[in-house]
Amino acid sequence: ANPLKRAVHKVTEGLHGEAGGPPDGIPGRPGPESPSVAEPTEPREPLPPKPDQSGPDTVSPTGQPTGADQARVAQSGSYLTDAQGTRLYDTDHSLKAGPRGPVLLQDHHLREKVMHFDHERIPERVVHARGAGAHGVFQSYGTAASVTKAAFLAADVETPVFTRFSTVVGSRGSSDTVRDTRGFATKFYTSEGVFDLVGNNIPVFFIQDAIKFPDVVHAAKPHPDREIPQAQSAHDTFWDFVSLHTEATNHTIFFMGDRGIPRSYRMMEGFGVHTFRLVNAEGATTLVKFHWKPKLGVHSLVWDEAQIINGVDPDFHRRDLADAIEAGAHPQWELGIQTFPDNPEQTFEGIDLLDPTNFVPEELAPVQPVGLLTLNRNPSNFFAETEQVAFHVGHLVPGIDVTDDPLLAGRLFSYLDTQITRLGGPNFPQLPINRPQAPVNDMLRDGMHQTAVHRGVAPYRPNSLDGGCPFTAGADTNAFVEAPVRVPEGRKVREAPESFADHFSQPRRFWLSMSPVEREHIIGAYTFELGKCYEQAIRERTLQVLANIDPELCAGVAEGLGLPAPEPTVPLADVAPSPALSQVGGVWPLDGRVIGIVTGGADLEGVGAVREAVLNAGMVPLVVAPTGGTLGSGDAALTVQRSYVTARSVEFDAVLIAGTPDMGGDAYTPRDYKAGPAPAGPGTIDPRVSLLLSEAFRHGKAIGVWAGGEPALEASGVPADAPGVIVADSGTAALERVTELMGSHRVWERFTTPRG
Ligand code: HDE
Repeated sequence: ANPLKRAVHKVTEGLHGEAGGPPDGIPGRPGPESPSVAEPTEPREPLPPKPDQSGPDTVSPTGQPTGADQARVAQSGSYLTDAQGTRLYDTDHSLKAGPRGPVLLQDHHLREKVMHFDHERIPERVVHARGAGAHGVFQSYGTAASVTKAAFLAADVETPVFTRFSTVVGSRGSSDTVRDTRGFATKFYTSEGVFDLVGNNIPVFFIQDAIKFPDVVHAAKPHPDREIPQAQSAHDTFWDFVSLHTEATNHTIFFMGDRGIPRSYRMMEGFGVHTFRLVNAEGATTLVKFHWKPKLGVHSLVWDEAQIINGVDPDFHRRDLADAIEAGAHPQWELGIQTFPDNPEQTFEGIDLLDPTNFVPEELAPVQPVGLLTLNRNPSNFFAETEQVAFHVGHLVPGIDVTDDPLLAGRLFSYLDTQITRLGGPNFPQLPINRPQAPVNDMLRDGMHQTAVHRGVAPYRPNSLDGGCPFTAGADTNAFVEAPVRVPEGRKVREAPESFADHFSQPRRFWLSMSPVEREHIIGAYTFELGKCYEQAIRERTLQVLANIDPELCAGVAEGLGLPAPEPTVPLADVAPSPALSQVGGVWPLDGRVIGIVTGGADLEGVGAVREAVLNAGMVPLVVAPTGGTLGSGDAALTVQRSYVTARSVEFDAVLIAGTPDMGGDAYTPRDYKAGPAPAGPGTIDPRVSLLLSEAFRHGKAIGVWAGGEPALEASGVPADAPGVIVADSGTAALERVTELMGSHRVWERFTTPRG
């Protein structure tokens, strides 16, 4: 029915068996097609774009809406064309002098196709290379209106946003669940221009002065000789740096804690880290720290789980974010601010607010909610959006200003600079994802990748040719006017203030704020990381740092390393704990959590009912069975999402088991090496199921069994009376109790706490 297809086939048929050129002067396909592979589709009108395929509605520098139009350029016609719009008849064969002859230089299609491919990659970000992003909206409460005139924080304003989460150290192709700090950067497309909040999931930073940033990053990145290890801090250069620059101690203990291995981007806090200065309509200023509070709570993986996931699903966080948004479980964070008087000392309760290695305990300055972020749309093109988004701490709007934090000053320089290399020139604000949604009327002109067609003849001001435009605005017409704060006087020095010298009281506060199980995790993390260092001197120096935080911490790590624990060299700080820092305790919503429902064929009706109940609760049920395919038949048929070969416990937040899936004949084949060789003897539980159960148990996950599942527990070394192990009469009864347990994230009692 399709004229093009008919024509192509005719030409091809005509060519077969012909020694000469194509008939009738029509170029033909120069080789036989594989007879078994049909063309997948017929030329047709393009599909209407999916609602989530359009780019953000942006306005070009010339005032034309462009983002959405540009995003639809790709794959939008019946016929394949080259970059100039000329239709192509073949894209699989280069132009040759005869089917076995040399390729001809005149093949302009080959040249263009390969040239473009050769340049598909751009340099990855020097830090935060690996990330995942999503679109959303920010709804302001108006509660910040008394302290800032920023329009997007006035009452009830909705602002489109794009958020990108990231790891810091690893390359773009590294794994998601490594121990690292996470980036949490949000671009607000406000009516007054773009505001970027470029934060992390840890409230403090490694260093106090931007001039050390290249050094700390060099130390954390793989060793320059062999380029290993990838995306890891567990190596000599990193620990060498942080033990010699003890200002890094606070950041280091935070990410040796559970925040270094988040369960999900959806379950992380975010922090602006630096102190910012808000300015209200009257010009009054307030110092603030920004916080993002996830509605789902702050949750982490356990280390063993994180390491298994690195192999089993390196895209774990990226997948989790995209799946949750696609399923309608839109993650939400409340934006909050801690406010401090803008005093000349720039301190609060003795804490230096210009030192970015400091946090202010929430108990001293409560986090006041000012708006709600909802991520509700996945990017339609990773490269165009997540890769090309360019954040900058200097993207500020009237009402939000910076302070003299020396780290922030360096960032204000760095973020624009890095985009020139990464995005190839100064016009990256014109990329659809970076375009402001406020009208742009700048006098920036030309340059690499200029896509705007600027009008007028006088890109300078004042001028007498373009009607004198543009005019400058004032504070009353929404100009960004720097807060006229007094600058401290002084000599030119390369020095830090005296107050930057306290490196241990804040990490001690963090340590004292942790629950016993979190302390065990921290001791375990230091023991692992230092255990991976080769240099004895680095281990000993780090133990000295730990001794200055807390003797119990130091002794725990020293024991694991087989080294003596040194005495502190500074008096231990007398600080009160900040309970808000602990992740344990509290009950949280379960949106988008994943439950594995395992069956070897027992009680399929019950499995169906559980699956339905999980879905109704806004969670994700994954049915696990010996092989892929379908279980049961008719209306009750269940699709298997994971076979015993593809399932691994780390994917699930809780596991339910219907019956005892025994070896059942030849279901376990040597093709799946996951659980080792098949155990001998009839009636033994399938080793892949017992691996799944023992891992889930070890990782503190709720486990529920019914329909005669007790032997499965026993064979997996899971005591039926252990905390968080449910034996119930039916699947739905098991689910109900397991769901209650999941609200606390893990069955914490299961973790032994020898020191706690
Ligand atoms: Fe960054 N940082 N940074 N950083 N940073 C970058 O900018 C830099 C710092 C953060 O998803 C780079 O576009 C310096 C603190 C995030 O695209 C670069 C200093 C915090 C992201 C850069 C810091 C951050 C970056 C690399 C010390 C938390 C990813 C690519 C003065 C508050 C943003 C890029 C995204 C990215 C420089 C310290 C957060 C090179 C010089 C502190 C979330 O410009």
